[in-house]
Amino acid sequence: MKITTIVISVIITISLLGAAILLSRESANSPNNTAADAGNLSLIDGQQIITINAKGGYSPKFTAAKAGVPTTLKINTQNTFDCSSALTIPSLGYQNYLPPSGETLINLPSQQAGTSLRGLCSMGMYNFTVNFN
Ligand SMILES: [Cu+2]
Repeated sequence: MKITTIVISVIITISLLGAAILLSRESANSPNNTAADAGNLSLIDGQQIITINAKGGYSPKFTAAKAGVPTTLKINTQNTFDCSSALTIPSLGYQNYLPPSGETLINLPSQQAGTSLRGLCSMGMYNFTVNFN
């Protein structure tokens, strides 16, 4: 009798924990999956700053940015030892190894509306896109 009670309560505890972990993962992931995440844009003294995190890929993958504004891409790395640290932006002729941890600033001239900028890891496995409008 006692053992059965213990087993049942352990099973209930484990399934509750599992549900809690699943829920917290989903809420942590969803901001990165939105098509246009405005949370990574800021405008400082007329300079548009787009922040992209590089680690196991790039996030956010899609950014809707403003056209006609001088822009800086700020790429953050934090213990990034995967290939997303080998960044290429073909349209800029940019190719660089990002530091394992730190900020890399890439200045862009103001972009025309309708322009989209794509960044890729060296192997083309991970990518991000910034659309200017
Ligand atoms: Cu890669």
